[in-house]
Amino acid sequence: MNQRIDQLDGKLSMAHFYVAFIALALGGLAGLLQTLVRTGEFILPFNIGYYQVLTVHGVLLGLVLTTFFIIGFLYASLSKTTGTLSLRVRRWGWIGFVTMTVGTSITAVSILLGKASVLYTFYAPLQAHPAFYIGLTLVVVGSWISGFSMFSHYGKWKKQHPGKVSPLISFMAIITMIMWLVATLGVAATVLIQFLPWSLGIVDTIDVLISRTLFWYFGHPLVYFWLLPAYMAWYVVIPKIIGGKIFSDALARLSFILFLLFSIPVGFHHQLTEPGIDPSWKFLQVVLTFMVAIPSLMTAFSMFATFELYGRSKGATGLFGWFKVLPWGDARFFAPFMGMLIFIPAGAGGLINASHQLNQVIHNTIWVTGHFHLTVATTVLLTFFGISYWLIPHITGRILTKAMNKLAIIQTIVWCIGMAFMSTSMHAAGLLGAPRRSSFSTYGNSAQALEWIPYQIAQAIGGSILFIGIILVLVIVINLAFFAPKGETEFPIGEVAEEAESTPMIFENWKLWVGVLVILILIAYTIPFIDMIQNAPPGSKGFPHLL
Ligand code: HAS
Repeated sequence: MNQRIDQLDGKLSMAHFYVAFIALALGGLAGLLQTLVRTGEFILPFNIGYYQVLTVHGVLLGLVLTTFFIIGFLYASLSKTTGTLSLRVRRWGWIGFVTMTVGTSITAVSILLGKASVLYTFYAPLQAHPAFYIGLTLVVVGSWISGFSMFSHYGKWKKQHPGKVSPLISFMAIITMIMWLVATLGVAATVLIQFLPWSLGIVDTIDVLISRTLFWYFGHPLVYFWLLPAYMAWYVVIPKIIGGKIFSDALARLSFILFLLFSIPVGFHHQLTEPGIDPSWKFLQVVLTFMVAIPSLMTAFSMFATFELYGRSKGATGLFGWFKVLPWGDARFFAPFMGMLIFIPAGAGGLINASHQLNQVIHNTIWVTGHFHLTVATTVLLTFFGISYWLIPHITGRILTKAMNKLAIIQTIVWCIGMAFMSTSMHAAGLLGAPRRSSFSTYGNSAQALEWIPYQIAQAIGGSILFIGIILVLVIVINLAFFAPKGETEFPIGEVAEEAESTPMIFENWKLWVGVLVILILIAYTIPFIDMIQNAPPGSKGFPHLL
């Protein structure tokens, strides 16, 4: 294991982080504007459209910030634990980065010019300028290049260490990337086969149901692609930061394998209200959705075990004695911990969403927006901030000063307060039927809309507080990248507890797990897909130009 990651590898990670944090600044500003518009008291200047701002927000935060941050973090984790990247791997890493950045710029320009106000899900029949789809394709292709370069790096390590269990964080990085690659096949298919020909005018129609199905085949594993890097930090980094041990290496690997298997064949739970999919297939995917909650419950168990073992080693007693001995003053711990805490209600919300009948109540309401602001925008993002507080200074050869640590703690508190206002009011307004994705003007004068106003004001208050949170985190990140005092910062990698069982080699059998994944996907999707193509509405056959 490298004590400090190679400087050139660090530069590759930092390049990804710069794009990620620029996306955070711009996407966050768009978010603030949205909450203000939704109060009905604020009109966007210069003829900027509500959906334009909403698209900027969703694409920059949901797709750009996350993908860039994650790839930067995965490279750093691999370089730390499976050796310095070779020249070839690093070069492909840069090619991937440049491809993704060019793609992001093309997509961003098309949205800013008002030619692609189609939101981050770009549902048909909303149509964008072809540049939007070309840009997205480049982002995906760039991420594939990075993915394959990571696989080749990991493969080299495996060859050099036959019969050995690979380092836990590298194993997790590879699972995350395999999941991403398999998932993005869906979005690549819909963009290349359906959206691009349609937006270029080569074909006149598009099969809406197939495009949504391919999108959600990608869209759900997308959310676990966001979550797994946070879990990497929880399982491997947090135990070291608190001074404890990883509860079980085998349990951590098993939970990641379960994520790989069950994250993908569950997309129908976003389409429960859609006609054209037989209810029995929806039922199957709902069952699989509940299966994918299990590795999260295993993660909760594992984290509690790590905290408790550490607490007992410090003399803590009773059920929650460990709580008092945790390092509350350390932002590297505090930010991810608040993410964990908030994941408890956030995950419960997910289970409500997945329950077919309850989904009828909340689907397409702003409850769903509340759900993903707790999951991705709090649990995941606070963990990413926590990672930045040690990874950026580790790479730049600087330290997190006491003042910056304090600011990071304040930032976490500000974020939690802002999100409490925003997400709670979103959940509540959703239960009153307030739709997601609607500008105030659509519903402005109806009696029902008046009922939602107090909640929309609460969202604007929350959005404003969160924007302050974004400014604070940017101050910290800029400080850590350019101005903090020079020094050594640790890349914390936890050790496994002595009492833990050894890790069975079957977890490293990639052919087996990818094989099971393919079978599960075929079971969950083949027949419904054939149904969709055979029963496509007139004039909109599945892929008309190919048939
Ligand atoms: Fe979700 C919609 C179901 C998790 C993100 N989800 C969305 C959308 C997004 C999203 C972005 O079934 C909207 C997409 C759109 O634009 O339409 N979601 C689930 C389920 C889970 C879940 C079952 N979602 C996530 C995560 C996300 C995310 C994670 C991002 C990162 N979601 C749905 C469904 C919909 C949906 C439906 C569609 C709704 C509709 O109709 O449109 C599960 O994975 C959740 C399992 C989680 C748990 C919690 C475990 C708790 C842990 C914390 C431990 C804490 C500790 C600290 C140790 C079971 C691990 C304790 C300390 C103390 C002191 C107590």
